[in-house]
Amino acid sequence: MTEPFLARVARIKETLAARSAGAFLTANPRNFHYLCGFTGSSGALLIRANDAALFTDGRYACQAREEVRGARVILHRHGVLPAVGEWLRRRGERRVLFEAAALSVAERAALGKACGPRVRLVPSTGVVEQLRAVKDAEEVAAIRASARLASDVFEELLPLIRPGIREHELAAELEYRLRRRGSSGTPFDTIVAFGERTALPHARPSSRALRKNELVMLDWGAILRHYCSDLTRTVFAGRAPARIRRTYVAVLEAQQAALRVARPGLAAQQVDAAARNSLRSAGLARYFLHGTGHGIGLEIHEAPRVGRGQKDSLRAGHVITIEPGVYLEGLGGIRIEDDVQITEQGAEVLTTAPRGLLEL
Ligand SMILES: [Mn+2]
Repeated sequence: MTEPFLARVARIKETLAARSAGAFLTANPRNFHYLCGFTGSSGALLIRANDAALFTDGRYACQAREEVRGARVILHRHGVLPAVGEWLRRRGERRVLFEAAALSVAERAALGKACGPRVRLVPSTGVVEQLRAVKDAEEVAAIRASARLASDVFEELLPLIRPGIREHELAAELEYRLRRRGSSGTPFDTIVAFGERTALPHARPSSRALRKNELVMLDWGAILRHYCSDLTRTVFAGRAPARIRRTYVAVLEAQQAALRVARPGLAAQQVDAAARNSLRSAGLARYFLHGTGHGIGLEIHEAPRVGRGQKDSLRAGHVITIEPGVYLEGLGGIRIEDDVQITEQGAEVLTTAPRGLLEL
């Protein structure tokens, strides 16, 4: 495996220089994993111009020794933030960037107390997240494999979509198959909804049984080599009436419209606009209740956001979902979601599940 960690840490050091800070602290497990390879769920990484240290506890001693690259490992006994604070105080650091989103108010207070009054703690936002948004080839390969795994499970699940099955049963069957194929859990609570419940964009699986001639919405993902995938498919159990077919085609066209425009240099909001305008021409824009998509990677929702008001440009190496949907109260909802890599040429779809309306 190539080791990208040193290059990533070098980018953090550039931020330190730019912000006149002596150290950067992250206690977000996804971020320290990204920067030094440690996959434990508890710890903190401190990066300074000339050294780096990963603080964790005895449970992770072996794992940290095996995984951590480019940082020394420090085992603490009485809490990670007190240990970090003490270390900073003893080294006389004056200005330390920490991640505002990664510490609770209580944790920030504990860190401040251990640092003492001479260390200035400066909140920062999105430093590592902006790096994480642009994936290297190995990361894209992991997301592609995760997307493929999730897609394969969909085809395995189709024979089970029969009248009588309950939403929570179908969710369990889906998650079981993800696990069997090697997914390490699910990146979010699987959504399974039948009939009128498909009008809830984030329905939780209930005990509702499937009846004949109903919509079925599934939204699920896999985690492979720590990278997430995220798909939605809407199928019809029976022969779909004309209105459902028309709506399905309109959502699919909106998705394809967004896919056609997605390319490096385009503001993310333009991808959203492409989907929204397509639905508007079908008279459905006001039933599209959310943004068009979001970045995926080590987390299921990460930068870049693809919605209204998102002015940042897409870049080659971004991996995003494109997931327009319409939700008609009392009737049902239709959403189609795929995972897409932004390439130099445009966009490449990573998910392989069939996209046309399936009538089961
Ligand atoms: Mn999604």
